[in-house]
Amino acid sequence: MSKYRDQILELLTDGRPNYISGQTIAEKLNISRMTVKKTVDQLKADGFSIDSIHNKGHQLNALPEAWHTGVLTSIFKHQSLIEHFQAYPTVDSTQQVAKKAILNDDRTMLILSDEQTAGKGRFKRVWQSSKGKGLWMSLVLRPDIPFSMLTTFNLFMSLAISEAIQSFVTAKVEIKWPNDIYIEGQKVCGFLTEMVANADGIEAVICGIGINLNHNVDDFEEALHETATSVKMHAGKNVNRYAFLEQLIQRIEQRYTQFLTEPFTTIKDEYVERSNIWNKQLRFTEGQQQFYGKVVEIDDQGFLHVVDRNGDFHRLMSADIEF
Ligand code: BTX
Repeated sequence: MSKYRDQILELLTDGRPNYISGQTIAEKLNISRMTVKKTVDQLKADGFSIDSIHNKGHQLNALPEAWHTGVLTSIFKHQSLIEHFQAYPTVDSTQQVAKKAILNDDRTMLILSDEQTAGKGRFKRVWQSSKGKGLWMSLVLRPDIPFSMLTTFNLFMSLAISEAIQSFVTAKVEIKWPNDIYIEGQKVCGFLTEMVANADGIEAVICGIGINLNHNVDDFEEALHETATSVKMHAGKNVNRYAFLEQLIQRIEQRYTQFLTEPFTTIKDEYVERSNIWNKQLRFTEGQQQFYGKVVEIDDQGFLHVVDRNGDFHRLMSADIEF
Protein backbone atom coordinates (compact mmCIF):
# COMPACT_ATOMS: atom_id res chain seq x y z
CA MET A 1 0.00 0.00 0.00
CA SER A 2 1.34 3.44 -0.92
CA LYS A 3 2.41 5.46 2.07
CA TYR A 4 0.92 8.54 0.38
CA ARG A 5 -2.54 7.02 0.19
CA ASP A 6 -4.04 9.03 3.08
CA GLN A 7 -2.49 12.30 1.93
CA ILE A 8 -3.70 11.86 -1.66
CA LEU A 9 -7.15 10.92 -0.43
CA GLU A 10 -7.14 14.06 1.71
CA LEU A 11 -6.20 16.27 -1.27
CA LEU A 12 -8.85 14.65 -3.46
CA THR A 13 -11.47 15.19 -0.73
CA ASP A 14 -10.34 18.82 -0.24
CA GLY A 15 -10.59 19.35 -4.00
CA ARG A 16 -14.18 18.14 -4.38
CA PRO A 17 -16.07 18.74 -6.66
CA ASN A 18 -13.16 19.94 -8.78
CA TYR A 19 -10.42 18.02 -10.49
CA ILE A 20 -6.94 18.26 -9.09
CA SER A 21 -4.04 17.64 -11.41
CA GLY A 22 -1.46 14.94 -10.87
CA GLN A 23 1.17 17.67 -11.11
CA THR A 24 -0.41 19.69 -8.25
CA ILE A 25 -0.67 16.61 -6.03
CA ALA A 26 2.93 15.65 -6.84
CA GLU A 27 4.18 19.16 -5.98
CA LYS A 28 2.20 19.40 -2.75
CA LEU A 29 3.49 16.09 -1.49
CA ASN A 30 6.91 16.39 -3.05
CA ILE A 31 6.59 13.08 -4.85
CA SER A 32 6.71 12.00 -8.51
CA ARG A 33 3.67 12.07 -10.82
CA MET A 34 4.21 8.35 -11.30
CA THR A 35 3.71 7.77 -7.56
CA VAL A 36 0.54 9.86 -7.70
CA LYS A 37 -0.77 7.82 -10.64
CA LYS A 38 0.05 4.49 -9.02
CA THR A 39 -1.60 5.50 -5.75
CA VAL A 40 -4.72 6.81 -7.50
CA ASP A 41 -4.93 3.55 -9.50
CA GLN A 42 -4.66 1.63 -6.25
CA LEU A 43 -7.45 3.70 -4.70
CA LYS A 44 -9.66 3.00 -7.73
CA ALA A 45 -8.90 -0.71 -7.49
CA ASP A 46 -9.99 -0.54 -3.83
CA GLY A 47 -13.37 0.81 -4.90
CA PHE A 48 -12.96 4.59 -4.56
CA SER A 49 -15.00 6.47 -7.13
CA ILE A 50 -12.38 8.63 -8.83
CA ASP A 51 -12.58 10.11 -12.34
CA SER A 52 -9.30 10.74 -14.09
CA ILE A 53 -9.13 12.89 -17.21
CA HIS A 54 -5.98 13.50 -19.20
CA ASN A 55 -4.76 17.11 -18.82
CA LYS A 56 -7.34 17.78 -16.11
CA GLY A 57 -6.50 15.47 -13.28
CA HIS A 58 -8.43 13.42 -10.73
CA GLN A 59 -11.77 13.97 -9.07
CA LEU A 60 -13.24 12.11 -6.12
CA ASN A 61 -16.84 12.00 -7.28
CA ALA A 62 -18.40 10.16 -4.34
CA LEU A 63 -17.42 9.80 -0.74
CA PRO A 64 -16.69 6.20 0.26
CA GLU A 65 -18.77 4.16 2.67
CA ALA A 66 -16.17 3.05 5.21
CA TRP A 67 -14.11 5.35 7.41
CA HIS A 68 -10.76 6.43 5.90
CA THR A 69 -8.20 8.62 7.60
CA GLY A 70 -7.53 10.79 4.53
CA VAL A 71 -11.19 11.67 4.00
CA LEU A 72 -11.75 12.32 7.71
CA THR A 73 -8.69 14.59 7.87
CA SER A 74 -10.17 16.71 5.08
CA ILE A 75 -13.61 16.86 6.70
CA PHE A 76 -12.27 17.78 10.14
CA LYS A 77 -10.40 20.81 8.75
CA HIS A 78 -13.61 22.80 8.98
CA GLN A 79 -14.03 22.43 12.72
CA SER A 80 -12.06 23.06 15.88
CA LEU A 81 -13.87 20.74 18.29
CA ILE A 82 -11.81 17.61 17.61
CA GLU A 83 -8.04 17.76 17.93
CA HIS A 84 -7.40 14.10 17.23
CA PHE A 85 -9.35 11.19 15.77
CA GLN A 86 -9.02 7.44 15.40
CA ALA A 87 -11.09 5.41 12.95
CA TYR A 88 -11.35 1.63 13.03
CA PRO A 89 -13.03 -1.06 10.94
CA THR A 90 -14.10 -2.90 14.08
CA VAL A 91 -13.78 -2.49 17.87
CA ASP A 92 -15.55 -3.91 20.91
CA SER A 93 -16.93 -0.49 21.87
CA THR A 94 -15.74 2.98 20.85
CA GLN A 95 -16.45 3.98 24.45
CA GLN A 96 -13.90 1.45 25.71
CA VAL A 97 -11.35 2.56 23.11
CA ALA A 98 -11.87 6.19 24.16
CA LYS A 99 -11.39 5.36 27.83
CA LYS A 100 -8.03 3.79 27.05
CA ALA A 101 -7.02 6.55 24.64
CA ILE A 102 -7.42 9.32 27.23
CA LEU A 103 -5.00 7.67 29.66
CA ASN A 104 -1.97 9.28 28.02
CA ASP A 105 -3.47 11.90 25.74
CA ASP A 106 -5.21 15.05 26.92
CA ARG A 107 -6.57 16.25 23.58
CA THR A 108 -10.21 16.31 22.59
CA MET A 109 -10.85 13.36 20.31
CA LEU A 110 -13.25 11.32 18.29
CA ILE A 111 -13.20 7.54 18.10
CA LEU A 112 -15.14 6.04 15.20
CA SER A 113 -15.72 2.48 14.11
CA ASP A 114 -17.50 0.82 11.19
CA GLU A 115 -18.70 -1.84 13.60
CA GLN A 116 -18.88 -2.55 17.34
CA THR A 117 -18.89 -6.12 18.58
CA ALA A 118 -19.84 -5.16 22.14
CA GLY A 119 -21.59 -1.79 21.85
CA LYS A 120 -23.06 -0.76 25.20
CA GLY A 121 -26.14 1.21 26.10
CA ARG A 122 -26.99 2.51 29.56
CA PHE A 123 -27.05 0.10 32.50
CA LYS A 124 -24.81 -2.30 30.50
CA ARG A 125 -27.56 -2.96 27.95
CA VAL A 126 -26.54 -4.08 24.46
CA TRP A 127 -26.35 -1.49 21.71
CA GLN A 128 -26.66 -3.18 18.30
CA SER A 129 -24.01 -1.74 16.01
CA SER A 130 -24.04 -3.60 12.72
CA LYS A 131 -21.16 -3.17 10.31
CA GLY A 132 -21.25 -0.20 7.99
CA LYS A 133 -24.83 0.70 8.85
CA GLY A 134 -24.51 3.40 11.45
CA LEU A 135 -22.48 6.06 13.11
CA TRP A 136 -20.86 4.48 16.15
CA MET A 137 -18.66 7.03 17.85
CA SER A 138 -17.28 8.38 21.11
CA LEU A 139 -16.47 12.04 21.50
CA VAL A 140 -14.01 13.05 24.19
CA LEU A 141 -14.41 16.63 25.38
CA ARG A 142 -12.47 18.54 28.02
CA PRO A 143 -14.81 21.10 29.52
CA ASP A 144 -13.29 23.29 32.20
CA ILE A 145 -16.48 23.54 34.24
CA PRO A 146 -17.76 22.69 37.71
CA PHE A 147 -19.44 19.29 38.16
CA SER A 148 -22.77 20.97 38.75
CA MET A 149 -22.89 22.25 35.17
CA LEU A 150 -22.84 18.75 33.70
CA THR A 151 -26.51 18.13 34.43
CA THR A 152 -27.49 20.04 31.29
CA PHE A 153 -24.81 18.63 28.96
CA ASN A 154 -27.08 15.89 27.57
CA LEU A 155 -29.80 18.41 26.83
CA PHE A 156 -27.53 20.48 24.59
CA MET A 157 -26.17 17.30 22.96
CA SER A 158 -29.61 15.91 22.25
CA LEU A 159 -30.59 19.12 20.50
CA ALA A 160 -27.44 18.97 18.36
CA ILE A 161 -28.00 15.32 17.42
CA SER A 162 -31.69 15.75 16.68
CA GLU A 163 -31.00 18.80 14.50
CA ALA A 164 -28.38 16.88 12.51
CA ILE A 165 -30.83 14.03 11.92
CA GLN A 166 -33.61 16.50 11.13
CA SER A 167 -31.55 17.94 8.27
CA PHE A 168 -31.84 14.55 6.49
CA VAL A 169 -35.51 13.70 7.10
CA THR A 170 -38.85 15.50 6.98
CA ALA A 171 -40.65 13.58 9.74
CA LYS A 172 -40.25 15.30 13.10
CA VAL A 173 -37.19 14.18 15.02
CA GLU A 174 -37.95 14.05 18.73
CA ILE A 175 -35.98 13.85 21.95
CA LYS A 176 -36.83 11.35 24.62
CA TRP A 177 -35.28 12.73 27.78
CA PRO A 178 -32.55 12.13 28.75
CA ASN A 179 -30.66 10.06 26.14
CA ASP A 180 -32.63 8.96 23.11
CA ILE A 181 -33.70 10.39 19.79
CA TYR A 182 -36.89 9.14 18.14
CA ILE A 183 -38.65 9.42 14.80
CA GLU A 184 -42.36 8.58 14.70
CA GLY A 185 -42.24 6.58 17.91
CA GLN A 186 -39.12 4.55 17.08
CA LYS A 187 -35.59 4.94 18.34
CA VAL A 188 -33.06 6.22 15.79
CA CYS A 189 -30.28 7.14 18.21
CA GLY A 190 -29.11 6.49 21.74
CA PHE A 191 -26.28 8.23 23.46
CA LEU A 192 -24.67 8.22 26.88
CA THR A 193 -22.29 10.48 28.70
CA GLU A 194 -19.57 9.28 31.06
CA MET A 195 -17.31 11.49 33.09
CA VAL A 196 -13.70 10.95 34.12
CA ALA A 197 -12.74 13.14 37.07
CA ASN A 198 -10.06 13.60 39.70
CA ALA A 199 -9.95 15.65 42.90
CA ASP A 200 -9.27 18.83 40.89
CA GLY A 201 -12.27 18.45 38.64
CA ILE A 202 -13.41 17.01 35.33
CA GLU A 203 -10.70 15.39 33.22
CA ALA A 204 -12.88 14.32 30.35
CA VAL A 205 -16.45 13.87 29.28
CA ILE A 206 -16.88 10.89 26.97
CA CYS A 207 -20.05 11.01 24.97
CA GLY A 208 -20.88 7.76 23.17
CA ILE A 209 -23.31 8.23 20.31
CA GLY A 210 -24.98 5.53 18.24
CA ILE A 211 -27.06 6.63 15.26
CA ASN A 212 -28.81 4.17 12.97
CA LEU A 213 -28.11 5.54 9.51
CA ASN A 214 -28.50 3.06 6.67
CA HIS A 215 -30.40 0.18 8.24
CA ASN A 216 -33.34 -1.50 6.61
CA VAL A 217 -35.65 -3.23 9.09
CA ASP A 218 -33.92 -6.57 8.57
CA ASP A 219 -30.56 -5.10 9.54
CA PHE A 220 -31.84 -4.93 13.13
CA GLU A 221 -32.20 -8.01 15.26
CA GLU A 222 -35.80 -9.17 15.37
CA ALA A 223 -36.38 -7.89 18.89
CA LEU A 224 -35.87 -4.34 17.61
CA HIS A 225 -38.04 -4.53 14.49
CA GLU A 226 -40.94 -2.67 16.11
CA THR A 227 -38.94 -0.23 18.18
CA ALA A 228 -35.91 0.84 16.10
CA THR A 229 -35.62 2.92 12.97
CA SER A 230 -32.90 4.49 10.83
CA VAL A 231 -32.34 7.77 9.04
CA LYS A 232 -32.52 5.93 5.71
CA MET A 233 -35.94 4.48 6.54
CA HIS A 234 -37.24 8.06 6.74
CA ALA A 235 -35.04 9.77 4.15
CA GLY A 236 -35.95 7.11 1.57
CA LYS A 237 -32.35 6.76 0.45
CA ASN A 238 -28.89 5.94 1.74
CA VAL A 239 -27.21 8.64 3.76
CA ASN A 240 -23.49 9.12 3.27
CA ARG A 241 -21.78 8.68 6.61
CA TYR A 242 -19.23 11.45 6.00
CA ALA A 243 -21.92 13.94 4.98
CA PHE A 244 -23.83 13.02 8.12
CA LEU A 245 -20.79 13.19 10.37
CA GLU A 246 -19.83 16.61 8.99
CA GLN A 247 -23.32 17.90 9.76
CA LEU A 248 -23.33 16.32 13.22
CA ILE A 249 -19.95 17.72 14.24
CA GLN A 250 -20.99 21.19 13.08
CA ARG A 251 -24.16 21.02 15.21
CA ILE A 252 -22.34 19.60 18.22
CA GLU A 253 -19.70 22.32 17.97
CA GLN A 254 -22.41 25.01 18.00
CA ARG A 255 -24.40 23.50 20.85
CA TYR A 256 -21.30 22.65 22.89
CA THR A 257 -20.11 26.27 22.71
CA GLN A 258 -23.57 27.29 23.80
CA PHE A 259 -23.48 24.78 26.68
CA LEU A 260 -20.19 26.29 27.90
CA THR A 261 -21.37 29.88 27.70
CA GLU A 262 -25.12 30.01 28.20
CA PRO A 263 -27.62 28.57 30.66
CA PHE A 264 -30.13 25.86 29.76
CA THR A 265 -32.89 28.48 29.84
CA THR A 266 -31.57 29.81 26.49
CA ILE A 267 -32.48 26.57 24.73
CA LYS A 268 -35.29 25.40 26.99
CA ASP A 269 -38.13 26.32 24.61
CA GLU A 270 -36.44 24.55 21.70
CA TYR A 271 -35.81 21.51 23.88
CA VAL A 272 -39.35 21.36 25.19
CA GLU A 273 -40.70 21.70 21.65
CA ARG A 274 -38.64 18.71 20.48
CA SER A 275 -39.47 16.47 23.44
CA ASN A 276 -41.87 13.55 23.08
CA ILE A 277 -42.63 12.95 26.75
CA TRP A 278 -45.50 15.38 27.30
CA ASN A 279 -49.12 14.52 28.09
CA LYS A 280 -48.46 10.80 28.41
CA GLN A 281 -48.64 8.30 31.22
CA LEU A 282 -45.06 6.97 31.35
CA ARG A 283 -43.26 4.30 33.31
CA PHE A 284 -40.20 5.58 35.15
CA THR A 285 -37.37 3.50 36.56
CA GLU A 286 -34.95 5.32 38.81
CA GLY A 287 -32.55 2.96 40.53
CA GLN A 288 -34.68 0.34 42.30
CA GLN A 289 -37.76 2.54 42.23
CA GLN A 290 -40.45 2.19 39.58
CA PHE A 291 -43.62 4.26 39.12
CA TYR A 292 -46.08 5.55 36.53
CA GLY A 293 -46.55 9.25 36.10
CA LYS A 294 -46.74 12.34 33.92
CA VAL A 295 -44.02 14.88 33.21
CA VAL A 296 -44.99 18.37 34.29
CA GLU A 297 -41.79 20.29 33.65
CA ILE A 298 -38.09 20.29 32.85
CA ASP A 299 -36.48 22.74 35.25
CA ASP A 300 -33.61 25.15 34.60
CA GLN A 301 -31.02 22.59 35.77
CA GLY A 302 -32.39 20.00 33.32
CA PHE A 303 -34.15 17.89 35.97
CA LEU A 304 -37.48 16.34 35.11
CA HIS A 305 -40.48 17.07 37.32
CA VAL A 306 -42.92 14.17 37.43
CA VAL A 307 -46.17 13.64 39.28
CA ASP A 308 -46.94 9.95 39.77
CA ARG A 309 -50.34 8.22 39.88
CA ASN A 310 -50.54 8.74 43.64
CA GLY A 311 -49.98 12.45 43.24
CA ASP A 312 -46.42 12.28 44.62
CA PHE A 313 -43.79 14.59 43.15
CA HIS A 314 -40.41 13.38 41.78
CA ARG A 315 -37.45 15.47 40.59
CA LEU A 316 -35.33 13.25 38.34
CA MET A 317 -31.81 13.81 37.09
CA SER A 318 -31.74 10.59 35.12
CA ALA A 319 -34.16 7.72 34.70
CA ASP A 320 -35.32 5.11 32.28
CA ILE A 321 -38.59 6.05 30.66
CA GLU A 322 -40.94 3.67 28.87
CA PHE A 323 -43.95 4.75 26.84
P1 BTX B 1 -30.03 2.62 26.15
O1 BTX B 1 -29.68 1.74 27.29
O2 BTX B 1 -30.98 3.76 26.36
O3 BTX B 1 -30.57 1.78 24.93
C1 BTX B 1 -30.29 0.41 24.81
C2 BTX B 1 -31.58 -0.28 24.44
O4 BTX B 1 -32.01 0.21 23.14
C3 BTX B 1 -31.41 -1.79 24.27
O5 BTX B 1 -31.75 -2.45 25.45
C4 BTX B 1 -32.34 -2.11 23.12
O6 BTX B 1 -33.66 -2.28 23.60
C5 BTX B 1 -32.36 -0.85 22.28
N1 BTX B 1 -31.37 -0.88 21.18
C6 BTX B 1 -30.20 -1.54 21.11
N2 BTX B 1 -29.56 -1.27 19.96
C7 BTX B 1 -30.35 -0.40 19.29
C8 BTX B 1 -30.25 0.26 18.04
N3 BTX B 1 -29.17 0.14 17.23
N4 BTX B 1 -31.27 1.08 17.68
C9 BTX B 1 -32.36 1.25 18.46
N5 BTX B 1 -32.51 0.65 19.66
C10 BTX B 1 -31.51 -0.16 20.06
C11 BTX B 1 -28.58 4.25 24.75
O7 BTX B 1 -28.64 3.20 25.64
C12 BTX B 1 -27.11 4.62 24.55
C13 BTX B 1 -26.47 3.90 23.42
C14 BTX B 1 -25.08 4.39 23.16
C15 BTX B 1 -24.42 3.64 22.05
C16 BTX B 1 -23.11 4.27 21.66
S1 BTX B 1 -22.53 3.65 20.16
C17 BTX B 1 -20.99 4.37 20.40
C18 BTX B 1 -20.67 4.23 21.87
N6 BTX B 1 -20.03 2.98 22.15
C19 BTX B 1 -20.76 2.18 22.93
O8 BTX B 1 -20.44 1.04 23.32
N7 BTX B 1 -21.90 2.83 23.25
C20 BTX B 1 -21.98 4.13 22.65
